[in-house]
Amino acid sequence: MHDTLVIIPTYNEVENLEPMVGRILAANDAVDVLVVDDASPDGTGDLADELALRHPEVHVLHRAVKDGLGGAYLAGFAWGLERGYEALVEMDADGSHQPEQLPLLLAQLVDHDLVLGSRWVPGGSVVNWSRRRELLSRGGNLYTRLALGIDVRDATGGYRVFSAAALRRVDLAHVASQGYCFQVDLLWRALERELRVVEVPITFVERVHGESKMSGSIVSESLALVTWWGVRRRVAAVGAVVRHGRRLPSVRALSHRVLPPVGATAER
Ligand SMILES: Nc1nc2c(ncn2[C@@H]2O[C@H](COP(=O)(O)OP(=O)(O)O)[C@@H](O)[C@H]2O)c(=O)[nH]1
Ligand SMILES: [Mg+2]
Repeated sequence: MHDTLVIIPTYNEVENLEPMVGRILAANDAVDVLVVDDASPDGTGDLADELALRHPEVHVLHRAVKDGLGGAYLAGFAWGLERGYEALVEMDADGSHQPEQLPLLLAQLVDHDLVLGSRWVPGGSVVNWSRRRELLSRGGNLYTRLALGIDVRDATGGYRVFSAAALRRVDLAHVASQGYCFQVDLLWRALERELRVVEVPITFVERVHGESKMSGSIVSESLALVTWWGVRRRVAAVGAVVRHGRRLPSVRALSHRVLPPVGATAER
């Protein structure tokens, strides 16, 4: 067993999974992989079982029904924490997240608790995304920054590394988000608990095979929850002044830094 577990949620990723696992194992010599499959009708779960037979580093968690990205990661985190992994990685199955960039993210765990792969910082980029998806991501991130009063440029991305200690601090038992809002949820929990968060520029490449599972209900869940968290934080801030005469720390000022592209100087 290695210290690092790469968790890959899958739903109908039969064409993508094998090359992805191959790239992860080729580019990273000390990681294990956990595929969390939600009974994909296209046979992704069976393929994952075959890969597990071929590679001792690969493990599979089968869930009975499609139950959202958030639920899949929560199940994967629980599996990894029980077994004592020190670093738990989130990575999509569809080739959008480059396994070759994982060492850059893992290196930041030395002095951070949560490492965010970021498309929207200098040095980060998106390849082959439709104008609609880019607008949705940029708009969603702008709204998230304004509503929550944070400074993170890519709060919605799904290429991340958590230390085991960070996952224990964020109180996974009370995470309610089902869909992709899960990503904002965990980041927000980390910032509220003053964990050390860093954004590392990544290259995000749109999938070539299979279909996106992004949907209208995922967008509306995010909009509603982010708005609610922002309102709740502001009400708590007013309450702290009125009742105790003290100010809550500004979330914007909580530990978050952006790792510059190679050759530049860090900004805080
Ligand atoms: N297990 C599981 N995986 C999911 C679910 N929804 C999405 N995924 C996986 O999450 C990752 C990101 O999904 P994708 O559809 O590519 O999202 P997009 O990149 O935002 O368009 C992929 O690996 C999907 O297979 C789900 O309900 N259950
Ligand atoms: Mg994708």
